[in-house]
Amino acid sequence: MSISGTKTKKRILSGVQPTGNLHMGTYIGALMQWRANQVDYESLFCVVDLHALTVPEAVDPEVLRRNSREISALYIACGIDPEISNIFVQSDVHEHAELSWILGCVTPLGWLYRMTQFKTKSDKRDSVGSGLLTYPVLQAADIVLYEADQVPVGQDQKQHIEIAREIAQRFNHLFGDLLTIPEPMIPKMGAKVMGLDDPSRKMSKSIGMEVKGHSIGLLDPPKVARKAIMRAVTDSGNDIRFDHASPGVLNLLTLYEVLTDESRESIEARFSGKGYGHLKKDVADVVIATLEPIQARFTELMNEPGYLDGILDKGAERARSIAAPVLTAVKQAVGLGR
Ligand code: ATP
Ligand code: LTN
Repeated sequence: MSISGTKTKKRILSGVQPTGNLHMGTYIGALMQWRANQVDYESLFCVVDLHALTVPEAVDPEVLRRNSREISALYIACGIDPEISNIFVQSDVHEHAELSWILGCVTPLGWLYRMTQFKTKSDKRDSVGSGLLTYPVLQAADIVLYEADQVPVGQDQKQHIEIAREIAQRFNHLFGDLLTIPEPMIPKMGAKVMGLDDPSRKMSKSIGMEVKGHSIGLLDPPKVARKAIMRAVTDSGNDIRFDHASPGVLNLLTLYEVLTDESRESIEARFSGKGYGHLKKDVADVVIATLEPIQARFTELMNEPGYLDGILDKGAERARSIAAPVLTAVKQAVGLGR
């Protein structure tokens, strides 16, 4: 049973933090899946700006506001159709923060200390805000507020979807069977695109801002993207096969495979007997061909602020129409409100 009204389709919800420009990993791990599923599922895609506050030292208010707009525009430029999907900014819907408080009260601290992302991001820092620890509670609120059935994310988010399930289950156990338990939706290919400079670590926004040649930003000029790919770390061999590839070569092959949708046999035949230089050049060509239309549409959207505002206003309103009854039901269940 759905609290927010009859669902005609299963629902997906996902989000990205407006902490910088998106990269090829986010595009492949998250946005390509969102785009592919937006017709079959009722879709909600959120720019999670409250999550971006969890590292307050890195927050510049003007930049954060601008990033939220840019990420919304990038969703559309990457093929999220605002006519069929709901695009909105998390802080425009106050129900997220309110539900997060209630869910936080049923979440044992031990579950939060266990999170890999918390361990990594708090490591070697003198002081961290409590928001960094409770980050997954807010994420759980984002998801259950919309009674989402599936959450399309990259591999690194699996643990956060698992804890969202646990939090929802614990709430249901304590207060009645109210919340929908979400499932992670992780792509078979490209769930973890690796850094070009170091194929042992995931391509990431934060590393990309510090290390040149680590990532391919969706707004990188073609020359910059090509240079990063041509310098990608491989190995001293020259055999181009998926089964035998070292992590760096496998990463390049995966980029090629996902972006062209060509079969592995055909890709191996294409590069057989050719060196890594050839593979890199072809990967750069397909990456640039992917980026060009995204960048063109992004520029158009940034020049039409009224259009983007309209989409975000409508998105927030529609999101609220789902979120409000769910929050009311939760408040009722725990004894809040009259
Ligand atoms: P940060 O480094 O600032 O933590 P990030 O680069 O990990 O950021 P997010 O905004 O946290 O990016 O992630 C947005 C979405 O993209 C999530 O669903 C995440 O799983 C996915 N994603 C991020 N990086 C990759 C990657 N390298 N490969 C596949 N999916 C990814
Ligand atoms: N933690 C996620 C961003 C995020 C999210 C969500 C993803 C916040 N709320 C809800 C899916 C569903 C990340 O990518 N870093």
